[in-house]
Amino acid sequence: MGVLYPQNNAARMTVDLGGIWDFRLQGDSGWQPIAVPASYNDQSPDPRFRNFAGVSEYRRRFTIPSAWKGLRWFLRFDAVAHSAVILLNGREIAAHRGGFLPFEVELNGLMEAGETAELTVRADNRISHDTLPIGTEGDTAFFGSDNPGIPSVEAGKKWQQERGINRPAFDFFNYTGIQRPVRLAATPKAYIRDVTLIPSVSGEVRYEVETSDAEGEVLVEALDADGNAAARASGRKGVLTIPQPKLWEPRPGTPYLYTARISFGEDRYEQPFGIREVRVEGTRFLINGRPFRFHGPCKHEDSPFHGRGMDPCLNVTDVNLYRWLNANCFRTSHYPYAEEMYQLCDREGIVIVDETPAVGMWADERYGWNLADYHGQVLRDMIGRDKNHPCVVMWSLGNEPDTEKYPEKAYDYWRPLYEAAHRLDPQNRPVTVVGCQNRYDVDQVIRSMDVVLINRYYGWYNLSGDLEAARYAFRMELDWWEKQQKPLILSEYGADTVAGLHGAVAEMFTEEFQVAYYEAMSECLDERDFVIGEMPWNFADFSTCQGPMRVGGNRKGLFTRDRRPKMAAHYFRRRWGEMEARE
Ligand code: BDP
Repeated sequence: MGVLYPQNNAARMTVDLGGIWDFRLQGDSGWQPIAVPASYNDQSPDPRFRNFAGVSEYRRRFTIPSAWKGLRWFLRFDAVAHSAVILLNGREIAAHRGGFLPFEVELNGLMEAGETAELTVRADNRISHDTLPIGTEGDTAFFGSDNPGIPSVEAGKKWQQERGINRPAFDFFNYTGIQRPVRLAATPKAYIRDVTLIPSVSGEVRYEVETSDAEGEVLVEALDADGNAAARASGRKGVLTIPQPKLWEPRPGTPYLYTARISFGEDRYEQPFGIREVRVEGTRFLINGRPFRFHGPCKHEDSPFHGRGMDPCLNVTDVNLYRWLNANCFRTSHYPYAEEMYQLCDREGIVIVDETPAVGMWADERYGWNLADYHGQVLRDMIGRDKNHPCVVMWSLGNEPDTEKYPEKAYDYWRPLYEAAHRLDPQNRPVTVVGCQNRYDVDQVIRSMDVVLINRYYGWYNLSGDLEAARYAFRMELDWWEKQQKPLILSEYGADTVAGLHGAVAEMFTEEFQVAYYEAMSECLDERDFVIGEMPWNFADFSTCQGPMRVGGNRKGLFTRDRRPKMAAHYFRRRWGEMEARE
């Protein structure tokens, strides 16, 4: 079941609760102002805002409008990282686990129309072997500088553990708090709970509408982009037949969107959708029957001040920069993004590989075995939320798990998730999990996916700086993959680059090296027909936890963190422009 995106229409209303809330870290007595939605971490020079591990409290008052009498009211949290407890006038009314997906809290029965109440949100940012993403509970740093066996270092690590520091098993800053919108919303008492649309290029759109009540008629109307009715149907389940359908194509100017307008009693809901089909055939990835080649950098939700906070201006800027790059896709590395970004990509024709927050599962042999149920639940919620977006063309179960140490055990962990994704997705999109640079000959998981996605750092973390050797080694691996007869995407590859650092000799960290590195990798990719995509790491520089390998964060961006292009951005703009001209 999905949690429908809140809407304002003739039947539904929302009140945005964004703005300045009261905030405190647990243990503090005084309250201070904090902006919502945004990560709290960069909103104060107090070092605890960056380093704090535990519960933080957000507080504000809100009023149910008197005019909402007789309606159903609820709070809708788009995401609170990494788990939340919700209190109304000091009394706990709900709890939610996981920091990247929405949840709702019903208010009827707890408040009257016209009443004002105090809302408290307790957000917990602790990460561990029981959360997604994973924290290592102090035993390994992400880029380990802790030499095992040295007594004083071991003692230091123990000292840290006792103080419960938060150690991410992933390479992005552990931004947290109320990072996406919070809304007060109202619907009629009998309401539309969920909508599922399964389009086909013939123009037949199968649909299913879930309602709060079994009684009452459901009407569905498909509107074209001009708002004219293109098809009608009635009943909770049925087919809309759109004559001469216009297809949603992943190209600028052509991502045609229809809207399904659903009526049920007093309630209305308008669900945009695109008519497109996605299929893997041999080593090709077909969108509307035509081979699609993925080219676009992976992203993060990351920017100065906001951290991982939802920022519509940033989203529009980034999408326009994707256009400028002649890029046609990204992967939501390494967690589901804010829904507004998918809406934008539906509209702009940018393709998304949608990823769960299962990252850091390489930490040690304890990883994940106990997480399977929760991981399955997150996958279900992600698919429930994103199933109708035409821009989503593939599901990623996670990023870089260790699949080689215990290859059979890893297969037994990932196989049921793979099957669940196919079962849960009404559109049955292809499914993958992103592979780490590892013993590809030993791993059983990556090769069992519909599309092989591999992250490779030949010439950077491996064979550092030697691009001749990098090419040689990468070609050897590609020879191996060619025999697997699956489509393959290079889903991460990159080189840390300090913007403005130049060298007549292209050495690591210079802008010249970043370009030379990408040229070398492009050369290998261009030789292979089964390679159906390239996703450089990363679109922009981004914040990470501190470490000896990170100078003010990860510098592998094609753009700086404030979105200024490095030389490599110009390189890809040319390369992908030529590629698109050929298609
Ligand atoms: C990969 C991870 C990605 C990192 C990247 C890097 O998937 O999250 O940021 O390496 O080290 O292993 O730059």
